[in-house]
Amino acid sequence: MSTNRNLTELSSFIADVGDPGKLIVDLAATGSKVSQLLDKAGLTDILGESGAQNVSGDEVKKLDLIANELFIADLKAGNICCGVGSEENEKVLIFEDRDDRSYLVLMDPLDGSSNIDVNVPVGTIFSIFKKENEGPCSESDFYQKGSKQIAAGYLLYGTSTMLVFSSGEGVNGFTMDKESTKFFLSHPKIQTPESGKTYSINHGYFDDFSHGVKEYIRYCGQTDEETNRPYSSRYVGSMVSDFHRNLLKGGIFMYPDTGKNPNGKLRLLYECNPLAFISEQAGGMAVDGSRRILDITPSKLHQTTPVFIGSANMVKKAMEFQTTGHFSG
Ligand code: P6P
Repeated sequence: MSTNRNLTELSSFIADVGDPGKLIVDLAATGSKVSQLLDKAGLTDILGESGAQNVSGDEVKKLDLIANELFIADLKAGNICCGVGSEENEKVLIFEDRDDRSYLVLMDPLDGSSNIDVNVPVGTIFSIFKKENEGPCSESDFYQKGSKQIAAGYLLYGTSTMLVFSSGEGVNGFTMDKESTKFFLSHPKIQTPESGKTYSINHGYFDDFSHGVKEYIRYCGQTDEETNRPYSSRYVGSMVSDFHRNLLKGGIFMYPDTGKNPNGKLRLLYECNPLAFISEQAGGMAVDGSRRILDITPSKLHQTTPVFIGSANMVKKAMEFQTTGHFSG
């Protein structure tokens, strides 16, 4: 089916972005393969657990491993990427004899994979950096601050498959045509609303949240016409899905520190940094409770961070509660 609108195809849209743009085109091509695998996952023996756990202790699904292997193989076979840091690999993977390549990728190959077996949308999140020096890529190249990202984005395998990315010049969304598996510009120049009516958090941890987080959750549920409250609670259990909805419609996603996870659960390098880059490029905000996510200097591949991300006014309000813990009534 040809698209019934004269839409711009990804590779021509991104032509002037150079090698990072070519890398994004390659990631999208692999994403289209993952999308097709997910479409028929129920018909093939690729659902369910792999029997392994990743470094973070998450149960690894068969499709986590398949997606991880697909992305790594395609990145290595390309001619731009010198190394990959993945949620599914204990350590960074530096491609040997690829010293001429300048860009590295950090990724969560399949975010929200616990949802796959129940047909809830999942996604791939990626972050692109340029290595800091000529010569071989080194592990320290993977630990740059998020503010030094060259580009970042995600693929969302939902009711349709989308690619959303930024290379520092705003945020654009592309929808995959299932027949051609090409991506077409469907959401140009995405700007996230300054405020929204949705807040996303796992209420199951309420008792374990800080006083400030509890007070902000109560604030979200209080009736107040002037500030459009109560807000709606929406939490899919797949960060990419919650993030994408809030990006387009306005809202805040929170995964704070808890007693069980004193540094939060979500990973800085391949979940929070790329989505923080996207959020800020679209006019939003992303903090860890006090600092800008993109200002954090990483030290470990799988380090976690608390995260409050989304509409700027909502993130600012949530931060007011983290300092004062005052329920403004
Ligand atoms: P919880 C998926 O495992 C994930 O990394 C995010 O995609 C999601 O938002 C979060 O964890 C869900 O975690 O503890 O609420 O089940």
